Amino acid sequence: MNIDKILNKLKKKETLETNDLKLLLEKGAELLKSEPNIVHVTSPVAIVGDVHGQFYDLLKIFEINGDVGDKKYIFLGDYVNRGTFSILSFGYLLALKIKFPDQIIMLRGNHECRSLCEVYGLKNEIERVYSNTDPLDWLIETFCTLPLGAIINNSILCIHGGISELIETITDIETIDRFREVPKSGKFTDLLWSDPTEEVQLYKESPRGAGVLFGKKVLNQFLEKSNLTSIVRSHMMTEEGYKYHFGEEKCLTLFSCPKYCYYGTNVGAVLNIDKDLNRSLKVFEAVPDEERDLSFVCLDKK
Ligand SMILES: [Mn+2]
Repeated sequence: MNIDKILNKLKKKETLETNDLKLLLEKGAELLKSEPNIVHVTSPVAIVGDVHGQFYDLLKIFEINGDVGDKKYIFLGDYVNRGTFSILSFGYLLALKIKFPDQIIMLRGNHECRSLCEVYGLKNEIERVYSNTDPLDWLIETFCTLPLGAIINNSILCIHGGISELIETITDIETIDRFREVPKSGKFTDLLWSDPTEEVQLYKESPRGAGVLFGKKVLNQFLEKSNLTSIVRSHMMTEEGYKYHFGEEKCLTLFSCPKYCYYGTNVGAVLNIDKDLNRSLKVFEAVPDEERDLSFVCLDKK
């Protein structure tokens, strides 16, 4: 497989031949499988939140913040669904992962599972682009190899969702069997689905129907017990592209698909962490509609 050729093709928004897509996904899965549940990373590093198939905006991130290869990246998951270029978005990142294995860490989001992909866009996109739905099976297989978290300089934990009563320490994440579909409940599910809340100090049922809401007190207990300073997570749309919770810097939400679903009013954000763990947020606007292909956007959703 010529990875540069594939990267060039994807960057031009061209559809990969079925065989090339299969090879890319197999090779990517092999590589991701070799990584632990929690990948340890040294700063400087940039962190990116949800992408959701907004490929034009993903390319913009690299334009304004630097390319993988020149810079290390952690992606917090939710590459697919909602937007209309899920295959390109996930495929491009996976191709970068194959080219620069240590320069890009790809975590699993709650959308990297079959049940959501059948409903929220990926399956439709595959039916539109390919002659059968085999690519969906290959994609799901690759999703089931994505690591669950990253820790920067033994200090900052990056995950997609959040914690729960079942996740008291890092060991509880390290012992998850991740090579499978995300179950309906349990610590694997909570890690990918939970959200912070200011409403309670401990835990509360989540309106999402999966994961929980976690409060300030339990987050602080988790951080103390795990010897960590903070978490960076995504999973929630925020108008400003980022949101600090609990009135301090211990829990940050990052959301990186501006103009979410092509009709939102939000901007996106990327977090850069330098070698001394100083933070700087880069906020960016969506690529203008006239510069992107909107042919598959269902505009009556507006
Ligand atoms: Mn999510």
